[in-house]
Amino acid sequence: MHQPMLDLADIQGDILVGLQKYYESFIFFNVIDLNYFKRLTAQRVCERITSVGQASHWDLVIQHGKRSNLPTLGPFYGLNLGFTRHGIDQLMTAGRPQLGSAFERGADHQDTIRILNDPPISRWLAAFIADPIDGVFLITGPDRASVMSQSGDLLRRLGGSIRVLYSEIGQVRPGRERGHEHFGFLDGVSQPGIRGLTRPSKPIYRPDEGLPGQDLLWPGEFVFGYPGQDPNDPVKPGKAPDMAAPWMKNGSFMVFRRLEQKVPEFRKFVAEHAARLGMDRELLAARMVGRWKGGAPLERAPLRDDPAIGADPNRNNDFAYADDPFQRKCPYAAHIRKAYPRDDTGNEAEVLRHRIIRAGIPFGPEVEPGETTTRHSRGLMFVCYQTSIERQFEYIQRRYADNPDFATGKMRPGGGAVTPGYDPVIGQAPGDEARYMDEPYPNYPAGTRRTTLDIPSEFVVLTAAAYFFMPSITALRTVLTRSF
Ligand code: N7H
Repeated sequence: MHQPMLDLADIQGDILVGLQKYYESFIFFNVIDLNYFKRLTAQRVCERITSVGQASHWDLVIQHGKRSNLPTLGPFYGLNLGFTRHGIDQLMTAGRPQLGSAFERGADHQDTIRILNDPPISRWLAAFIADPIDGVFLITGPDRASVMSQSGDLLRRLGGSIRVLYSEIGQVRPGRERGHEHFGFLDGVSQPGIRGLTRPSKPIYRPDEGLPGQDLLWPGEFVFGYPGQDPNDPVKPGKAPDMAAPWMKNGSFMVFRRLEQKVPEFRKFVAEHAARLGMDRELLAARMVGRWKGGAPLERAPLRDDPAIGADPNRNNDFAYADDPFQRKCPYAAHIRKAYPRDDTGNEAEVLRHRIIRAGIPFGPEVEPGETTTRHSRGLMFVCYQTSIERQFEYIQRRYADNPDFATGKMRPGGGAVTPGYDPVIGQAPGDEARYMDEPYPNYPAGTRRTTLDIPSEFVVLTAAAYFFMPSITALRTVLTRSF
């Protein structure tokens, strides 16, 4: 099939391949001197924005270095820039196009908070909500000191044209936990492949997959200006997403959520309930997530961890759910089965319309010895990209994770309907109500023991959120920084 030609030099790098990040500084700002900001951004910042082309080149260099045991040439820095609706209001004159309904509504709007069951903004970080945010800089690099010095350099380049409202540095976890999020699970295992960018590893036998199990999607799901998915066919191209203005081409919407993780509370909960149910605590944690901590999916390792599968990119994502119709291997409510149900609903083409590219990073310190209730704020700076926040991020949160009835129509082996329950990781019930999930105890390979996990409080708590538009580098150089 004809593959799309992506304009890799014009698309910001975090969107499709991710900036190389051991450390990542998030600088949320508002513009205080508009014309000065525009001039300085056009003259001194645009040339430093990292494109997909650069980010994927560095990826190849790093992978090659790892394979041949060579020291990595570097260090690699990344810089990306996005704007909220307030920011776009500032940069463009009145009568600007409306870029997308969820983007224009914003993450802090009461309707967004209501539909996602998010905590009210009175419970978000005070510094994050004190003033409306116009934009965010993402600055990535190999260590904290250099990311801080790059951030300082950027702020000097911008003179006094912006005011930093909130900033925070995310970091990968240390030592053997590198690549794992704070609950201990390997993250970043499954991402959509992108047609025109991700090469099929088995072009003859599996031409519509990148790595085995990684569906190739049409880029319009994540970047404007290209065909998206056909809603009725998982493979064929569909129409390109509507653009309110031509300069949206090569841009993308970014969802940011600062998600605090209550790690000691999560561990204690898992230990107590595993004991109650008479099962291994690692297995219970794996049934909440759908993977073991090392990455092996329950669909391939239902009762015991298999670290070799977790570590093998040819096997760790090569699975489906249709051959597990009674959640014997993986609960319907497990985080990854909710967030990307694959063939679980019987309509793969439709499921592929609700995918996101995730590009987050952990934040906060490691759990201290003796920290039995959370004393330090830690968690995930969750970032994801898409061309429709409503159809992609919000759909996953609202219609899958927060919806106890999803996946619908599931039956018990002997008959009787199943209510799968909430996603135990990110699901949010209305009004802080308790959550539950069905079948924490595995009936594998057979069995009929009926169990429920009642989850009185959340282990993942939203403390800040914002929606951004990440424009193309051309739009940054022209329409968005033109003086009037
Ligand atoms: Fe999730 N976790 O540690 O439990 N996530 N996630 N996520 N997540 C995934 O496959 C986690 C969050 C998705 O393709 C893994 O890369 C945590 C939000 C999607 O099969 C693990 C937090 C949303 C996938 C976690 C968090 C999603 C996914 C397995 C918050 C969207 C891919 C590793 C603190 C609304 C599913 C992997 C697939 C995977 C965890 C947030 C979505 C371990 C701790 C907010 C689509």
